Amino acid sequence: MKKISCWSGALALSLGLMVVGCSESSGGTGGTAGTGGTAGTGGSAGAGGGAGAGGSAGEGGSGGGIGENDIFEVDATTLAVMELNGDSMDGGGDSRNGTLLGGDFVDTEFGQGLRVLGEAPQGINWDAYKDLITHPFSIEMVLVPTDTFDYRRLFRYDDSDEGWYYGDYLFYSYDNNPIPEVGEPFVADERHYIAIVSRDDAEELLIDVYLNGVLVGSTPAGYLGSFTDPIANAVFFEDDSDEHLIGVVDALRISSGTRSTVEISAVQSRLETRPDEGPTCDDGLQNGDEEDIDCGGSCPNACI
Ligand SMILES: [Ca+2]
Ligand SMILES: [Ca+2]
Ligand SMILES: [Ca+2]
Repeated sequence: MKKISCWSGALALSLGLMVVGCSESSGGTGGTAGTGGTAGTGGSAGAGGGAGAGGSAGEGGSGGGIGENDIFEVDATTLAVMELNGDSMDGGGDSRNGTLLGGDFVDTEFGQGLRVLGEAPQGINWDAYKDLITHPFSIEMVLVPTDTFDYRRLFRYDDSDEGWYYGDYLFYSYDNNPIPEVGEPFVADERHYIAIVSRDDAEELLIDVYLNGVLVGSTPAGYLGSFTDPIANAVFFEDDSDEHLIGVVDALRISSGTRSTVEISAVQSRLETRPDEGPTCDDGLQNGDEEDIDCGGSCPNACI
């Protein structure tokens, strides 16, 4: 289901710009730009000086070329970037692709995102590279959830209940106390940029959790106590039972090393150039006052 709405003009504009962006960013695979512009991030290999991959020289110095519809840059600490613009391929140049468990792709402010409706199988399996997720690590995701009150799974590192969730409008590294202690900032039907950054405080491994560029709190990394041992799974957006995420995930970046507040702020700034338009009657989600997906409530279409 495609989102067709007021920003289509902007899309047309961005498509126009995309051509420029992709020709500037390295993209040996630039020919795929039409499907969502992931090509730009493909240029990390170009760090070695472009390697004849095309016109990357312009901004290829850091290997950080970014496509028009890409949210995340690629750099030396990037393990994988999935912009989810029509597929779950790794745009980071190392082909650490996610395996799509289920869901479909819908248009977003940044290309496309993976829509998951709370029914397994859904989400992304990254088990093949799970051993790369050891301290220090950073996991970042940009998504619009339609429910953050019930437990909704963000990440599962083994075949059990322990892991990262939304719940009570908070972030849970279950079964630890949720964060933050004050407020309920994880509001449904809004775009969230969540950055989860591991931190060793000498007693136990913590994760700092940022929402939309702001640190909301710290919590133990998980029931396992640490990520220094290989984890059993690396599955995103699917629960072991029925607490599956509902929403659209626009992009996912997995990195070794600790993303700095400066880096996190830079991502947030990029996101703010294209504000989330909120619930619409053609976004493929039941949100706002809708009675089912894109019908009822204040939508023109009655639910069948
Ligand atoms: Ca669960
Ligand atoms: Ca995307
Ligand atoms: Ca809707």
